Amino acid sequence: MAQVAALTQPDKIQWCDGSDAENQALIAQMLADGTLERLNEQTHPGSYLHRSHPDDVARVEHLTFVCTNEREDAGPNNHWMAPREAHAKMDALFEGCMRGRTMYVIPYCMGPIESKLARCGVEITDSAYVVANMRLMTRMGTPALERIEREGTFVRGLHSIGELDPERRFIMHFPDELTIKSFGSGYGGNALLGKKCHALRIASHQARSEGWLAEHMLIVGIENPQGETHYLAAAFPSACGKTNLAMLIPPEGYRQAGWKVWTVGDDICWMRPGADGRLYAINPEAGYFGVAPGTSTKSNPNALASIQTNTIFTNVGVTADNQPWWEGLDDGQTPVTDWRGNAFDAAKGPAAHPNSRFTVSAKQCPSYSAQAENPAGVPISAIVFGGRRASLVPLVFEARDWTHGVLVGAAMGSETTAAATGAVGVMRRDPMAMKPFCGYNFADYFAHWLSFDGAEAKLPKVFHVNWFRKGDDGKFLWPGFGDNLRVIEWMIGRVKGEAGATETPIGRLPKAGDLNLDGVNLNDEAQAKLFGFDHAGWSAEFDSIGEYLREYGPRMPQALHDEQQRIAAALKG
Ligand code: SAT
Ligand code: MN
Repeated sequence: MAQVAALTQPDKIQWCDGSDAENQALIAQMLADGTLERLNEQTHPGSYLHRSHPDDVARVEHLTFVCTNEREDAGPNNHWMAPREAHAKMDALFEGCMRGRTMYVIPYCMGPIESKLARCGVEITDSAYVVANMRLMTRMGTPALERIEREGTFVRGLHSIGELDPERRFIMHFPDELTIKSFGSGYGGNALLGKKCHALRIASHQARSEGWLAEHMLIVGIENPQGETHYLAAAFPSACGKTNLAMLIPPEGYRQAGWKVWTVGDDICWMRPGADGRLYAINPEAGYFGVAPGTSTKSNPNALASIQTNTIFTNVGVTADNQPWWEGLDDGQTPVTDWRGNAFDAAKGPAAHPNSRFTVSAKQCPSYSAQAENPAGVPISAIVFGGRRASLVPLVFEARDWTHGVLVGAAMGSETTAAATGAVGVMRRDPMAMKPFCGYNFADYFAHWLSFDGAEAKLPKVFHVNWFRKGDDGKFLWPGFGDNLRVIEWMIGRVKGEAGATETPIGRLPKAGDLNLDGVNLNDEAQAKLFGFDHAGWSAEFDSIGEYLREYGPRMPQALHDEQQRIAAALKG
């Protein structure tokens, strides 16, 4: 700490205790210096708008590095720099960067403070906005500091917004040193170091050596009319509907029958085998950093209810009476100001940035699960992988066994979204939705996944879903949102050995009759594409999967090559 202060030379150092008084003082200061604007106090009490620098609106994968001693340990999936060179580069940027600023020291805990699965960190930052967000997203302050003092180990994060110059922006991870250095961005995943930097990149590395998994997954509890709850962990790339699935509202008929959905987490899942051989999961986060556009009373009423009070909105538009506004809100209002703070002009683009966000405490969600605070975590019945695929991939299929499931995750593809800087809508392989977040070589990561299979293990079933299949007219074929519960019901039926399925080379697919489709209108094209399987298309896909696995060279586990070849052969036969 003293070393950091000597390097960065802040005017003031403030230790954050996480109290209300501290938060109020920070908010007052940010209102005064223009970092925050107050929103309509009648409609959105305690809520604020932050406009980021227009060049600083998303994660920057091309400037994000994993700095292991050996390049091979970071893998072809990461940008790499030698630790010594990376430290030198970062320390030069940090030198004197906090002159005239306050340095905030934020002790935080990822996960319930009493949980053995939880891990702590300390983020040092010169951004009050980061402090306010970390307070919502993590268990921050005195209890975390006490745990750190007891345990002695914690992840060290150093962050400065610098000059917000995209040319002087880097996010560096040193997994062997449990250290993160981030410079030049104030935005979400670049700056809230507890989230992607700690809870995924550093934690995935730590999890490998300690025998657990740190995953880019939501956790949701599905309670059936008999009162049984099954927990699912589901991986989707950023901005593919994890928050919506985690907060799903059952369709009318299901609601009446007594189905309930409980939100444990919407983005990150830490899992470890319990004494009974099952995987137990916690959500390391304490809040949601959700995508605003498209959030409405129709798409996600729970999210909308959560963000009526005490919410920080980043890069949304504003209405004449100072309410936050974004495309797809569907509230009958119109924006007058866009996310940059200019008069809204539809010809110049959307009012809200496509990656605009809300930050809110998880406790404000009406479907928040009481089990989310359980230090032991929740037992996982099914793991779900999913991507955004306009063609080929059916609505749902089940992997034959764990090894096949790992291949299904490893082969995941998805079209890119606005959550990261770069072109949108380009199909790329995003294994387990961890492409931007795995802190080590994917080949070793898949081997780690495979290692969970063993005599004592009672592993969850693995499924793949695609809510984004399109018809020839370019429109989505599946209604999605609440109706996704129909697919989940089938998965739980499979877990319990009750639901039907058909064997195909790519896995087990439901026939349309195996799912409850009462009240869903699917035309012949939709039926065929959602529940059918395109032999020639999948054969080409498996050739491409084979090529992808070979890119990792000899470190790729042979079991995945064997599995790919077995399926490729079945598709050709
Ligand atoms: O910017 S974040 O990484 O926090 C959000 C996301 O991309 O999932
Ligand atoms: Mn995410």
